[in-house]
Amino acid sequence: MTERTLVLVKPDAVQRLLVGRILGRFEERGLKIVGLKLVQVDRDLAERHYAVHRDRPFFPGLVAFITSGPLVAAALEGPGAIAMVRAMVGATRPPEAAPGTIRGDLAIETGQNLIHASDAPETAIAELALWFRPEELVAYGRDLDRWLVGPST
Ligand code: D4T
Repeated sequence: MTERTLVLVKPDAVQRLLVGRILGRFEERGLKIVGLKLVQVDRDLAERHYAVHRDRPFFPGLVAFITSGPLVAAALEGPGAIAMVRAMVGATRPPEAAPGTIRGDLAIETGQNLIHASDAPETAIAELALWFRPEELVAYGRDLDRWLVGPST
């Protein structure tokens, strides 16, 4: 089933010049970028995005980190995109992230783990609505989709 999911390429990735490489992995896989922007996140948006963690001890540091510099927000689309992107991102804690995943290849610390990705259909819907206005998400066809997802799409 075609799904959309939210990815945040976090401030550490922007500062480490990894935006292109990280987004490139998703493009190479065949996922379609349907929304993309650079955002300097304010405290309100950070707290809303991480509301589920509000009572955790790492919450203040998490908000400080995510607001510390610009990040890149991307909406990705494809068959089974939500689970696929999570698998490509790897475990939250980089020491536990498998080689071949983004965190397993490029990150070493949980507090600076390069990327966020929606973890379920409901969170994907809520997070896409939080980060993108409807008109910022663009539906379009790609000629190569017949080579990626088959002739029916
Ligand atoms: P995000 O939300 O950044 O994609 O990470 P995950 O979905 O993989 O993991 P999460 O929601 O459990 O954690 C959100 C964010 O908090 C940081 N964090 C997490 C931290 O600094 N210390 C911790 O102990 C945990 C669990 C890292 C990611």
